[in-house]
Amino acid sequence: MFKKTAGILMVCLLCLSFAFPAFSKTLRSADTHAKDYPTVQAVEHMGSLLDKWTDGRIKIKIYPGRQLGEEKATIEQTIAGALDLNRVNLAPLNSFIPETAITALPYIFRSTEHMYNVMDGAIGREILDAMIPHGLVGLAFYDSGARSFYNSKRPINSPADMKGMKIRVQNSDLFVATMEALGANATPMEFGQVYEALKTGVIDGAENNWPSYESTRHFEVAKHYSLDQHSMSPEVLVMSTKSWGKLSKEDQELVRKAAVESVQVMRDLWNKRVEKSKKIVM
Ligand code: GTR
Repeated sequence: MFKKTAGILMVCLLCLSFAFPAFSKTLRSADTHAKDYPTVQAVEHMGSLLDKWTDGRIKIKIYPGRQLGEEKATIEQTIAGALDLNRVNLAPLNSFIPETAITALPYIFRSTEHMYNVMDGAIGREILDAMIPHGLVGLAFYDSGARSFYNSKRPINSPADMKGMKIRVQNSDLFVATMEALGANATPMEFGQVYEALKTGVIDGAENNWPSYESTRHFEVAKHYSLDQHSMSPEVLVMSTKSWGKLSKEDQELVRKAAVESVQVMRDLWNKRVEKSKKIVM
Protein backbone atom coordinates (compact mmCIF):
# COMPACT_ATOMS: atom_id res chain seq x y z
CA MET A 1 0.00 0.00 0.00
CA PHE A 2 2.75 2.40 1.07
CA LYS A 3 4.80 1.51 -1.99
CA LYS A 4 1.83 2.17 -4.28
CA THR A 5 1.11 5.59 -2.73
CA ALA A 6 4.77 6.53 -2.93
CA GLY A 7 4.82 5.46 -6.57
CA ILE A 8 1.76 7.57 -7.40
CA LEU A 9 3.32 10.51 -5.57
CA MET A 10 6.54 10.19 -7.55
CA VAL A 11 4.62 10.13 -10.84
CA CYS A 12 2.65 13.24 -9.75
CA LEU A 13 5.85 15.05 -8.85
CA LEU A 14 7.39 14.14 -12.19
CA CYS A 15 4.29 15.35 -14.07
CA LEU A 16 4.31 18.56 -12.04
CA SER A 17 7.93 19.29 -12.86
CA PHE A 18 7.19 18.80 -16.58
CA ALA A 19 4.01 20.86 -16.49
CA PHE A 20 5.55 23.63 -14.37
CA PRO A 21 9.27 23.91 -15.12
CA ALA A 22 9.49 26.47 -12.28
CA PHE A 23 8.84 23.59 -9.92
CA SER A 24 12.42 22.46 -10.37
CA LYS A 25 14.89 25.30 -10.52
CA THR A 26 18.26 25.87 -12.08
CA LEU A 27 19.84 28.99 -10.60
CA ARG A 28 22.10 30.78 -13.08
CA SER A 29 25.31 32.11 -11.59
CA ALA A 30 28.12 34.24 -13.05
CA ASP A 31 31.82 34.59 -12.26
CA THR A 32 34.57 36.59 -13.94
CA HIS A 33 37.10 33.84 -13.15
CA ALA A 34 37.84 30.61 -14.99
CA LYS A 35 36.33 27.26 -14.03
CA ASP A 36 39.29 26.15 -11.89
CA TYR A 37 39.36 29.33 -9.72
CA PRO A 38 38.42 28.81 -6.03
CA THR A 39 35.34 31.08 -6.22
CA VAL A 40 33.87 29.05 -9.10
CA GLN A 41 34.72 25.77 -7.39
CA ALA A 42 33.01 26.94 -4.20
CA VAL A 43 29.76 27.82 -5.97
CA GLU A 44 29.96 24.48 -7.74
CA HIS A 45 30.20 22.80 -4.33
CA MET A 46 27.19 24.82 -3.17
CA GLY A 47 25.29 23.60 -6.25
CA SER A 48 26.05 19.97 -5.52
CA LEU A 49 24.87 20.40 -1.92
CA LEU A 50 21.57 21.92 -3.09
CA ASP A 51 21.15 19.22 -5.71
CA LYS A 52 21.66 16.56 -3.02
CA TRP A 53 19.48 18.19 -0.35
CA THR A 54 16.55 18.76 -2.74
CA ASP A 55 16.82 15.51 -4.74
CA GLY A 56 17.69 17.45 -7.86
CA ARG A 57 14.90 20.04 -7.49
CA ILE A 58 17.35 22.97 -7.14
CA LYS A 59 20.58 23.10 -9.14
CA ILE A 60 23.13 25.79 -9.99
CA LYS A 61 24.50 26.42 -13.47
CA ILE A 62 27.66 28.53 -13.42
CA TYR A 63 28.80 30.73 -16.30
CA PRO A 64 32.51 31.25 -15.53
CA GLY A 65 35.15 33.25 -17.38
CA ARG A 66 33.04 36.38 -18.05
CA GLN A 67 30.68 34.45 -20.35
CA LEU A 68 27.88 36.78 -19.28
CA GLY A 69 29.98 39.95 -19.25
CA GLU A 70 32.22 41.92 -16.94
CA GLU A 71 31.39 42.30 -13.24
CA LYS A 72 29.57 45.62 -13.60
CA ALA A 73 27.28 44.19 -16.30
CA THR A 74 26.56 41.00 -14.39
CA ILE A 75 25.73 42.98 -11.26
CA GLU A 76 23.16 44.93 -13.27
CA GLN A 77 21.76 41.66 -14.66
CA THR A 78 21.49 40.27 -11.12
CA ILE A 79 19.67 43.33 -9.81
CA ALA A 80 17.30 43.12 -12.80
CA GLY A 81 16.61 39.45 -12.01
CA ALA A 82 18.06 38.18 -15.32
CA LEU A 83 20.72 36.35 -13.30
CA ASP A 84 19.95 34.53 -10.04
CA LEU A 85 23.37 34.34 -8.42
CA ASN A 86 26.62 36.21 -8.89
CA ARG A 87 30.04 35.93 -7.33
CA VAL A 88 31.73 39.30 -7.41
CA ASN A 89 34.27 41.30 -5.46
CA LEU A 90 32.89 43.86 -2.99
CA ALA A 91 34.71 46.73 -4.76
CA PRO A 92 32.33 47.12 -7.74
CA LEU A 93 29.50 47.47 -5.18
CA ASN A 94 31.29 50.26 -3.26
CA SER A 95 29.92 53.18 -5.20
CA PHE A 96 26.24 52.33 -4.75
CA ILE A 97 26.28 50.35 -1.48
CA PRO A 98 28.49 52.50 0.80
CA GLU A 99 28.63 49.86 3.56
CA THR A 100 30.66 47.60 1.24
CA ALA A 101 33.39 50.24 0.89
CA ILE A 102 34.46 49.88 4.52
CA THR A 103 36.27 46.59 3.79
CA ALA A 104 38.23 48.15 0.91
CA LEU A 105 39.78 50.89 3.03
CA PRO A 106 43.56 50.54 2.94
CA TYR A 107 45.00 48.58 5.87
CA ILE A 108 41.62 48.35 7.66
CA PHE A 109 42.41 44.73 8.62
CA ARG A 110 45.47 43.80 10.70
CA SER A 111 45.55 40.20 9.46
CA THR A 112 43.56 37.50 7.70
CA GLU A 113 42.29 36.37 11.10
CA HIS A 114 41.07 39.89 11.86
CA MET A 115 39.31 39.98 8.49
CA TYR A 116 37.65 36.58 9.13
CA ASN A 117 36.45 37.71 12.56
CA VAL A 118 34.87 40.85 11.14
CA MET A 119 33.33 39.29 8.04
CA ASP A 120 32.02 36.20 9.89
CA GLY A 121 30.53 38.34 12.67
CA ALA A 122 27.92 41.05 13.19
CA ILE A 123 29.64 43.61 10.92
CA GLY A 124 29.77 41.13 8.04
CA ARG A 125 26.08 40.37 8.55
CA GLU A 126 25.29 44.09 8.51
CA ILE A 127 27.16 44.54 5.22
CA LEU A 128 25.32 41.59 3.63
CA ASP A 129 21.96 42.97 4.82
CA ALA A 130 22.78 46.45 3.49
CA MET A 131 22.57 45.01 -0.03
CA ILE A 132 18.86 44.12 0.16
CA PRO A 133 17.45 47.60 -0.65
CA HIS A 134 19.71 47.59 -3.72
CA GLY A 135 18.24 44.40 -5.17
CA LEU A 136 20.83 41.93 -3.87
CA VAL A 137 20.68 39.36 -1.08
CA GLY A 138 24.20 38.88 0.29
CA LEU A 139 24.69 35.15 0.97
CA ALA A 140 28.34 34.72 1.95
CA PHE A 141 31.81 36.21 1.77
CA TYR A 142 34.65 34.37 0.07
CA ASP A 143 38.39 34.98 0.42
CA SER A 144 40.29 37.31 -1.82
CA GLY A 145 43.51 37.51 0.18
CA ALA A 146 45.30 40.85 0.06
CA ARG A 147 45.77 43.07 -2.97
CA SER A 148 49.20 44.46 -3.87
CA PHE A 149 50.49 46.72 -6.65
CA TYR A 150 52.18 45.49 -9.80
CA ASN A 151 53.51 47.42 -12.75
CA SER A 152 55.75 47.33 -15.79
CA LYS A 153 57.98 50.29 -14.83
CA ARG A 154 59.80 49.87 -11.53
CA PRO A 155 59.55 48.35 -8.06
CA ILE A 156 57.32 50.34 -5.71
CA ASN A 157 59.01 50.76 -2.35
CA SER A 158 57.19 53.88 -1.21
CA PRO A 159 54.32 56.05 -2.48
CA ALA A 160 56.93 58.32 -4.11
CA ASP A 161 57.59 55.51 -6.64
CA MET A 162 53.94 55.63 -7.70
CA LYS A 163 53.95 59.29 -8.61
CA GLY A 164 52.24 59.77 -11.98
CA MET A 165 51.84 56.02 -12.59
CA LYS A 166 48.67 55.02 -14.41
CA ILE A 167 47.17 52.35 -12.19
CA ARG A 168 44.07 50.39 -13.15
CA VAL A 169 41.45 50.09 -10.41
CA GLN A 170 38.07 48.38 -10.15
CA ASN A 171 34.96 50.51 -10.65
CA SER A 172 35.04 51.92 -7.12
CA ASP A 173 35.24 55.56 -6.04
CA LEU A 174 37.13 54.48 -2.96
CA PHE A 175 39.89 52.83 -4.99
CA VAL A 176 40.10 55.91 -7.22
CA ALA A 177 40.49 58.13 -4.14
CA THR A 178 43.12 55.78 -2.68
CA MET A 179 45.25 55.96 -5.84
CA GLU A 180 44.96 59.71 -5.93
CA ALA A 181 46.01 59.97 -2.28
CA LEU A 182 49.09 57.91 -3.18
CA GLY A 183 49.97 60.24 -6.06
CA ALA A 184 49.11 57.78 -8.85
CA ASN A 185 46.61 58.28 -11.70
CA ALA A 186 43.64 55.98 -11.17
CA THR A 187 42.24 54.36 -14.31
CA PRO A 188 38.98 52.49 -13.62
CA MET A 189 38.71 49.62 -16.07
CA GLU A 190 37.03 46.23 -16.35
CA PHE A 191 39.06 43.20 -15.29
CA GLY A 192 39.01 41.60 -18.75
CA GLN A 193 40.68 44.61 -20.38
CA VAL A 194 43.66 44.86 -18.06
CA TYR A 195 46.02 42.43 -19.82
CA GLU A 196 45.86 44.29 -23.16
CA ALA A 197 46.06 47.67 -21.44
CA LEU A 198 49.23 46.61 -19.59
CA LYS A 199 50.73 45.12 -22.73
CA THR A 200 50.10 48.16 -24.89
CA GLY A 201 51.12 50.66 -22.20
CA VAL A 202 47.66 52.22 -21.84
CA ILE A 203 48.25 51.67 -18.12
CA ASP A 204 51.47 51.16 -16.16
CA GLY A 205 50.11 48.87 -13.52
CA ALA A 206 47.24 47.44 -11.54
CA GLU A 207 46.72 45.75 -8.19
CA ASN A 208 45.43 42.36 -7.16
CA ASN A 209 46.04 39.22 -5.11
CA TRP A 210 48.45 36.41 -6.13
CA PRO A 211 45.84 34.11 -7.76
CA SER A 212 44.38 36.89 -9.95
CA TYR A 213 47.84 38.21 -10.88
CA GLU A 214 48.69 34.68 -11.99
CA SER A 215 45.41 33.44 -13.58
CA THR A 216 45.18 36.52 -15.82
CA ARG A 217 48.87 36.23 -16.86
CA HIS A 218 49.28 39.90 -15.85
CA PHE A 219 52.62 38.85 -14.35
CA GLU A 220 53.96 38.36 -17.87
CA VAL A 221 53.43 42.01 -18.79
CA ALA A 222 53.87 43.70 -15.37
CA LYS A 223 56.83 42.08 -13.67
CA HIS A 224 57.26 44.25 -10.58
CA TYR A 225 54.95 42.91 -7.84
CA SER A 226 55.32 44.98 -4.65
CA LEU A 227 53.90 43.12 -1.69
CA ASP A 228 52.33 46.11 0.08
CA GLN A 229 49.01 44.29 0.74
CA HIS A 230 47.03 47.53 0.87
CA SER A 231 43.51 46.07 0.71
CA MET A 232 41.75 42.90 1.83
CA SER A 233 38.34 43.53 0.30
CA PRO A 234 36.69 40.09 0.12
CA GLU A 235 34.58 38.40 -2.55
CA VAL A 236 30.85 38.04 -2.05
CA LEU A 237 28.17 35.70 -3.33
CA VAL A 238 24.93 37.57 -3.98
CA MET A 239 21.48 36.54 -5.12
CA SER A 240 18.96 38.69 -6.96
CA THR A 241 16.19 39.77 -4.55
CA LYS A 242 13.79 38.96 -7.42
CA SER A 243 15.00 35.33 -7.60
CA TRP A 244 15.11 35.14 -3.80
CA GLY A 245 11.47 36.22 -3.59
CA LYS A 246 10.44 33.36 -5.87
CA LEU A 247 11.82 30.75 -3.43
CA SER A 248 9.80 29.29 -0.56
CA LYS A 249 11.02 30.09 2.97
CA GLU A 250 12.37 26.53 3.23
CA ASP A 251 14.30 26.83 -0.03
CA GLN A 252 15.69 30.22 0.99
CA GLU A 253 17.02 28.52 4.13
CA LEU A 254 18.63 25.77 2.06
CA VAL A 255 20.26 28.24 -0.34
CA ARG A 256 21.67 30.24 2.56
CA LYS A 257 22.90 27.11 4.32
CA ALA A 258 24.59 25.77 1.16
CA ALA A 259 26.28 29.14 0.61
CA VAL A 260 27.57 29.21 4.19
CA GLU A 261 28.82 25.62 3.90
CA SER A 262 30.75 26.48 0.73
CA VAL A 263 32.80 29.12 2.59
CA GLN A 264 35.14 26.68 4.34
CA VAL A 265 35.64 24.74 1.10
CA MET A 266 36.55 28.01 -0.58
CA ARG A 267 39.03 28.97 2.15
CA ASP A 268 40.89 25.68 1.80
CA LEU A 269 40.98 25.94 -1.99
CA TRP A 270 42.09 29.55 -1.70
CA ASN A 271 45.07 28.85 0.54
CA LYS A 272 46.27 26.12 -1.83
CA ARG A 273 45.76 28.35 -4.86
CA VAL A 274 47.78 31.21 -3.32
CA GLU A 275 50.77 28.89 -2.88
CA LYS A 276 50.39 27.49 -6.40
CA SER A 277 50.07 30.96 -7.94
CA LYS A 278 53.14 32.27 -6.12
CA LYS A 279 55.18 29.37 -7.51
CA ILE A 280 53.94 29.96 -11.08
CA VAL A 281 54.64 33.69 -10.88
CA MET A 282 58.10 33.28 -9.40
C1 GTR B 1 39.75 39.82 -8.35
C2 GTR B 1 38.33 39.45 -8.02
C3 GTR B 1 37.43 39.66 -9.22
C4 GTR B 1 37.59 41.06 -9.79
C5 GTR B 1 39.05 41.40 -9.97
C6 GTR B 1 39.28 42.82 -10.44
O1 GTR B 1 40.57 39.66 -7.22
O2 GTR B 1 38.27 38.10 -7.65
O3 GTR B 1 36.12 39.39 -8.86
O4 GTR B 1 36.95 41.99 -8.96
O5 GTR B 1 39.80 41.17 -8.79
O6 GTR B 1 40.30 43.38 -10.07
O7 GTR B 1 38.46 43.35 -11.20
